[in-house]
Amino acid sequence: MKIGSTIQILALGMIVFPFSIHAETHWELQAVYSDGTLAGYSKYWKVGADFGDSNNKVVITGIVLNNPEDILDTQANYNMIPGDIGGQWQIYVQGLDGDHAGTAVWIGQNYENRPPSGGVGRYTNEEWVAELNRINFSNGHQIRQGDLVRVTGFALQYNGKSNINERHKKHPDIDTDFTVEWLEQTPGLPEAEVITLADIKDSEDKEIFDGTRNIGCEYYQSRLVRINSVHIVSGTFAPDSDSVYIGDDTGRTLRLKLGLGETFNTNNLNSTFDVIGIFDQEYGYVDGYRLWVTGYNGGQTILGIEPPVRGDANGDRMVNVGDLGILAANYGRNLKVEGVDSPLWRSYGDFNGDGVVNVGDLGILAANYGAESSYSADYAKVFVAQSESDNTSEETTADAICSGLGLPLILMLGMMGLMLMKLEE
Ligand SMILES: [Ca+2]
Ligand SMILES: [Ca+2]
Ligand SMILES: [Ca+2]
Ligand SMILES: [Ca+2]
Repeated sequence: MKIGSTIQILALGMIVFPFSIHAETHWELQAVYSDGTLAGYSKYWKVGADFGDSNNKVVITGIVLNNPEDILDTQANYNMIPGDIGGQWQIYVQGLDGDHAGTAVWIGQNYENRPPSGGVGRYTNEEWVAELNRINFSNGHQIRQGDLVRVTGFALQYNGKSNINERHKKHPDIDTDFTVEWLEQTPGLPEAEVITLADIKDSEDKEIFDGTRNIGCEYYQSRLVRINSVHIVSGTFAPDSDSVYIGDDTGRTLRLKLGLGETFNTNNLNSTFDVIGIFDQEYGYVDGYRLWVTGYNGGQTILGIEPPVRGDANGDRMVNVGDLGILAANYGRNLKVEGVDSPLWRSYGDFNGDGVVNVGDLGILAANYGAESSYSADYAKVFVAQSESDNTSEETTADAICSGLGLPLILMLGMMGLMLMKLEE
């Protein structure tokens, strides 16, 4: 059993960090001194390092938390107005599992638009559109929230965050580009970590700052969080607004930054609601935190985008026989090879976002199966029916053996499935 457990752990490790090239963790990239600063002062040596040497680029892996156009106006807008950045593009990438941090990746169009530089380093509108095409697409796939990606680029500190960017320069002769590579997996948005305002604010409503980043605001920076049972204290609810403050019944508050979607035009929220967003630091080194709400469906109870329920194929936020039926009907399909758009993979029963519907997804479904019915009984119904109509499939036969067995074995088989896939690669 000991060997078995070790293999399972190794298998999980391979899934979580599927590529073995050297990469920074978000955790080390975001390290700060006790005053909240990082670079120029080299808390992590690559932050602010010489951009003439491409070896100084960092490499991070994680899940994309937002679609760029949902939070910043990406439209080309070449101009010389001081301070007008023109088109902007940004994604937040959250670290996987134990890498409890996240990193923003940013680019703007009108670099160096202030006199006297005369606009050297700006993108023309044509160049900007071309640049967006370069970073929005990876192997023909459009980068979307919920994608697993690898980002390679130079890091620079900005108000207590280490951002990946071009060092705010479009150099004709130096490679300051960053790249966003889709790792051919679309696991979907991670579960938002539920926090309370007391986790990030003290009793006097002052930000809790810990330079070791183990508690308080730093611990959640650039990650997806959920704060339940809040109300609006003040501010104007509108697209792109950064004036709304939420509060709880202890007097603690938090500033919101609202996304650009038109649904932010109307506030249908109940007096008390839950909010989901990216916990961001924008206005200071030990304070200036806010919650960036990237989307809103116009509902009454939740402000923000709810991550998908693991194991839910039909999108009703329940995991039951309906989802099992969908998974069974698509069992064995390689959606990636078939050319199915990756955001749709979940609706075919691919819950780990690798593009294949197999025993790994069955394990996820089993682990999240709703309490209102019996997984084993439903499984027997759905999969026995399936295997009778398709009794030549070796995999289906193997799975049929699982029916009637307990959840732990199903899960173990799920993990073995994942491990075998890795060995085949
Ligand atoms: Ca910080
Ligand atoms: Ca560039
Ligand atoms: Ca469902
Ligand atoms: Ca899968």
